[in-house]
Amino acid sequence: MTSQPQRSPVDKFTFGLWTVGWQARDPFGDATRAPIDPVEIVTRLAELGAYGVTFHDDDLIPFGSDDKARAGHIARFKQALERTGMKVPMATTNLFTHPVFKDGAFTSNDREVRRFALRKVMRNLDLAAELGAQTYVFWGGREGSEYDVAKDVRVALDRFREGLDTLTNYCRERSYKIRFALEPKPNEPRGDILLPTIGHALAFIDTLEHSEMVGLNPEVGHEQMAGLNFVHGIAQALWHGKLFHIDLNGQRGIKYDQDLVFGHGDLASAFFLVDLLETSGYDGPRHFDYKPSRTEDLAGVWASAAANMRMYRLLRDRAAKFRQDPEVQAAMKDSKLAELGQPTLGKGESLADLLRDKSAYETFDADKVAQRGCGFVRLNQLAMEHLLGAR
Ligand SMILES: [Mn+2]
Repeated sequence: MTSQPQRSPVDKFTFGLWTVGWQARDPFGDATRAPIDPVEIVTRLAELGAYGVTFHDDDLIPFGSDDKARAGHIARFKQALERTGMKVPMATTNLFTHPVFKDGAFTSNDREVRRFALRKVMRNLDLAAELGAQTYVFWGGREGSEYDVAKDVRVALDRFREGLDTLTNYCRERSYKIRFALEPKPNEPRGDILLPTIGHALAFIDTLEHSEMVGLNPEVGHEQMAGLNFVHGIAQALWHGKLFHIDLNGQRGIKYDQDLVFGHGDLASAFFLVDLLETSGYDGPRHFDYKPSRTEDLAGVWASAAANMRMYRLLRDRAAKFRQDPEVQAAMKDSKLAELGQPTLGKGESLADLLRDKSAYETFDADKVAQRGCGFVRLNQLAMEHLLGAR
């Protein structure tokens, strides 16, 4: 070991074992990198200044391990955490790699598969609780279909809800202080995935037995794959009190899930996302769910991990300077950003009062008011200049 851990726990930067550990196998090509021992991942990420790691059960304990082997893998991992001071704020279940999950887990048409999936989650929930995780993520990558005829979506949603209700009750029964976070994605690996966007997931959560225990883990690239504005999605998740966790990465438009380094996709969106997270009071982990590109060797893997954290810090710095700039503050005032915070009806104003107010309608000069410019382009240009370090 050459470098000392540069721990900056304030940042709460976390990485999945499966991110840097990805061997870069894709649908068209074999792995370009060797597997990395989870202990090595914990050690290297700690050296790079990360706060913690997250994992799917199978990242840590190969599928099918017997109890003795399982205990051994867990013991080694715990030792690495203890030695480095790294935390495990989140864990999740692999319900997508093994062929048994080819038609889904909680929503597989095959009831035996659904029961196996619940047991697999429960087993890893026990470990997550033991490791002190506060969030348990559900990415239903295989919950979906290729053919509308092959999945009764309304019934599948019944089973999805049943699965989550069963698992929130499991946590309550065992007094686990764990909250669930659903991770929407529109497609890939399934042709269409259930709960494809933040909005679909929010509506679904409302129907759950213990909806207060269930929120979201939105991923930058997943919303952008659907052509949606991630910053808007996160703002609405915050508005609902449902941003339990977040997956940061980069995506360049509507195409396959790229999982680029954070900020290497839509940089302007990343700037406004960091500005939102840093000013919203969100205090959860800044979790990077990216993949070091298939072109990279091992040195490139660690360089890309460091790049995620550096990008976040740079954007945070730029966003803070943007907010502090008097010219920006004046431009925001001109653009009436604060005025949106003013309720549309006056304090104590009744419906009758509004109907009586001739200035609100009868004498309101729409044509004249329509001539007021909004100044949004100037404001955005100021933001872009700060992002570029030009101010
Ligand atoms: Mn992704």
